[in-house]
Amino acid sequence: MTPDDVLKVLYDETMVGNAPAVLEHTNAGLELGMSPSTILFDALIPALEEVGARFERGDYFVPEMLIAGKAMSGALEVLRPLLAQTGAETVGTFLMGTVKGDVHDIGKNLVNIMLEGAGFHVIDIGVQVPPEKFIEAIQEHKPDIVGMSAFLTTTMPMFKVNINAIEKAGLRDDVIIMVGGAPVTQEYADVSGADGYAADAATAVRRAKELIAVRAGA
Ligand code: B1M
Repeated sequence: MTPDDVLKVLYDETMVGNAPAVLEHTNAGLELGMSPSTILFDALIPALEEVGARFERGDYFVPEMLIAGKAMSGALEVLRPLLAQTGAETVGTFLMGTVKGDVHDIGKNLVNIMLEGAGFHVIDIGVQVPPEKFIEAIQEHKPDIVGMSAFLTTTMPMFKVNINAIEKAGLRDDVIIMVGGAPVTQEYADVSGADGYAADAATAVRRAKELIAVRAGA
């Protein structure tokens, strides 16, 4: 099998949610010497984008989206240690959660993996995180950055709700707040009162480092 064959199988099998085949071919790709990011960005993510497009057109329904997401998550577990390999010193603590009402976690997990790879200590507080839980976690872990993901237009307003609650708890000046997720824009992040926004995992890492440097007065 060539690397191109592997990418094609991974794309097709992710789209139909065939988790065992996705896992098998992720391993096969790695054995062929393919890079984890090629597998991720040239097959798995494009497949999920197509799944989303089919869902929008009414060709796919929630169960198809669910099994495709599970297939992707299985592969991500194999890729995680490879993507997150780092010799870097810890650059800061990043507390991360998907907002209340939202169960999407693949994008959040990918951002976490990239942050770990860049030397961040990441504390993941999961999905459907209510404001109180963000506040408790800030008090407990004292992170440099709080990251919030929202993947639905209906859950994006939770950014502002969370930020208001963090402000009310007297913690706003202690943390940098970053937001992101598929429907989020820089403009929406600004309106929500966040300090930073990124459209994807790689940009999230760059932005997080910039924000830490600015805070440190570098
Ligand atoms: Co849902 N879903 N889903 N879904 N789902 C989307 C998001 C959707 C765009 C599909 C579509 O219509 N095209 C649509 C949202 C439309 C909208 O509001 N704008 C949608 C919908 C409507 C729904 C339901 C409402 C469907 C229903 O029930 N009728 C429902 C909601 C459930 C809920 O949360 N309450 C629902 C459910 C689900 C599943 C559970 C079946 C499953 C989730 C599985 C899981 O996450 N464990 C699912 C899936 C798989 C998707 C799609 C197909 C794939 C999402 C994904 O993982 N993408 C998605 C379509 C799509 O995205 N094209 C869709 C890959 C991932 C790597 O990208 O998530 O964008 P992404 O993450 C990126 C960036 O956003 C960014 O970096 C990440 C990596 O590069 N980023 C940050 C993320 N967080 C960040 C934080 C940062 C910075 C950057 O700083 C802190």
